[in-house]
Order: sequence, then structure tokens, then C-alpha cells
Amino acid sequence: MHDISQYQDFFIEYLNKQNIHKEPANLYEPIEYILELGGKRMRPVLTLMAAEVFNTDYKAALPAAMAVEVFHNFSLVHDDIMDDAPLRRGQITVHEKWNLNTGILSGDTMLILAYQYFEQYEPAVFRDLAKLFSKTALEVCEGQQWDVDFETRKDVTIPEYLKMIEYKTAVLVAAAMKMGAIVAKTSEKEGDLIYDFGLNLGLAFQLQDDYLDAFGDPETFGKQVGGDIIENKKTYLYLKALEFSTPEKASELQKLFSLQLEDNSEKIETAKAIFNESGASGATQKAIEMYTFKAFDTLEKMDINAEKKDILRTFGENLMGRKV
Ligand code: DMA
Ligand code: MG
Ligand code: MG
Ligand code: MG
Repeated sequence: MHDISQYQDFFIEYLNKQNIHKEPANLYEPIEYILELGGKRMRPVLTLMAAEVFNTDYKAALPAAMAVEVFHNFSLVHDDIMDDAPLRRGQITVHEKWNLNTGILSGDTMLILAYQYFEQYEPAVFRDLAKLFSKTALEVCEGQQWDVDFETRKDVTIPEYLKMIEYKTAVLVAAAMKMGAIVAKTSEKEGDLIYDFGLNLGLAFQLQDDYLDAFGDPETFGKQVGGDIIENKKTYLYLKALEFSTPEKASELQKLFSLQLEDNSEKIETAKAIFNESGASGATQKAIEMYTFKAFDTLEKMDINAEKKDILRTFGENLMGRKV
């Protein structure tokens, strides 16, 4: 199977047959709401693809893919609380549609539900999936805490930013792929290589996410454009703009990113202009390409045929050009 949309379709069909969110009853609605809003289903598709790349029927990886997607949605619901986000996938966020408690508890519930999907596997596979899952969950939470801590810090460095996005985002993309490899019972070496591939793809993905947060098209983006600027997020765009600007411009930008305003339209426009004029936008695009190509380099080291490498490379190329 080559076509990404086929994997998406198979996954969505499987997801729609699930009954997990009927229990617990009062959390049913928000969980169903967030899981069925849509999204690209990128992470579960990667789990299925990885299983197939390692010569296993992708259907065997559907429960693991489901765990990945449910975990991802847990992190989104909590992320939207942390980021005070009004919109997700073009719809009102869970904590705004219901309330803060429902956001926290439906997120927590999804975290547990995700784990339960592994119970469908035999003991040895279960153990490896569960181990990777808990390591990943701890890293994502740590990364998310750094993301929030950085909002009020003036001295965040590029290496700190890169470690933060590795933890909050890239490790889940990497784990999604490695879970496919675990289901396929591939060698540890191949499992590590696909993890490395996913990690670099995940870094490129978050850099692109940060770029689109400022420069995405509000009509199609599905989230509030400029949200990171409003929240004083120390993204690659911001850090590179500081690095490339004159001391005067840099201190203007630093001041701008310590404000909390009612009306943010001017702040957003000023920040975006500095991102563009300083060359930070171009540098971000270059970094996205660099991490994507780094992922492709890892692919070359893998013991899989050219056709399978093409499937993964095409996925990476599509991701690089994404608009949402
Ligand atoms: C998201 O970072 C990270 C996790 C773990 C959900 P983000 O806040 O930039 O994501 P989004 O742009 O989707 O809100
Ligand atoms: Mg967010
Ligand atoms: Mg966030
Ligand atoms: Mg974002």
C-alpha cells in the first residue's frame, strides 16, 4: 500500500468502530468530540506504515495506532488548556466548550484508555509497547512543562528549544513508528533506526507547526493564527529573529514577548514583520528541510527495499509542504 490516504481511511474506519468512550459516561461526549473532530491522523498512519514497512500486515498494528492517536488527543486537550487556545481543528476547544475540569479529566481518561489498547497484544509485545509508551508519556509531559516555563524566560537558547520540541513532539512521532516496528517484531537495530527517522521528522514537524502558527492561512489552519505570539512562546522564529537582529530590534522583540495584552493584532503584525525582515522565517524553512533530510539519511541506513523507503520518503516530503 502506497497511498497515505488509504492508511488514513483504514484507521478512521477502525476508530469509528471503537466503543471506548462510552465509558465513563460523563466523559463520553468530550472524548468522542475530540477524537472525531478529524485531524491528519499522522501519528497512527506512521504506526501502520512502519508495521507494513517491516513486512507485517498493517491491521496487526491498528490497536497500537489507536493508542498513539488517543494519547495524542490527550496531549492536545491538555495543551489547549496550557496554551489558552480557543480553536482546535476548526472547532472550539474542549475546555472552552465544556470547562477546565472536563478538559483535565477527559485528557487524563484518554491517557489511560490509550494504554489499555496494548492489552490486545501478546505479553512480550505488550511489555515493549507499554515500556515505550510510559517513557514517551513522561518525556512529553516534561517537554510541555518546558514549553510553558519558556514563556516567561528571556534567556532561552536554540539548543534548549530543540530539546523542548524533541520532548513535547518528536518523541511521540518516533514512538509511533517504533510501535509499528515492535508489532512487526523487527530487530532492535531497525527499531532504533525507525525511531531516529521519526525523531527527525518530528522535529521538522514541530518547526513547521511553529512556522504555520504565525504564517498559516486562518481559513484552513484550524487553530488561532498568532497564538504562539500572543502566549510569548519562544519558538525557532523568535530565537532566530533575536539572533539576527540589531541590538535595538532585538530588545524591541524581547519587550514585545513579555507583554500580555487584550488586543493582540498589532503585536502579531509587528512580530511577524520582524520574523520576516530578520531572516528568521527563511532560517526556519531551512531548518525544516534540514531535519527532513536528516530523517531521509537515516532511511538510507535501513535494511528495507527501495519501494519501502519511497513510501516513507514520500510521507516526509508531504509533511514538509503541509499547510495545516
Ligand atoms: C504541541 O505544541 C505539543 C503537544 C505535546 C500537543 P503546540 O502547542 O505548538 O501544538 P498546537 O500548535 O497543535 O497547539
Ligand atoms: Mg498548543
Ligand atoms: Mg503547546
Ligand atoms: Mg503549535
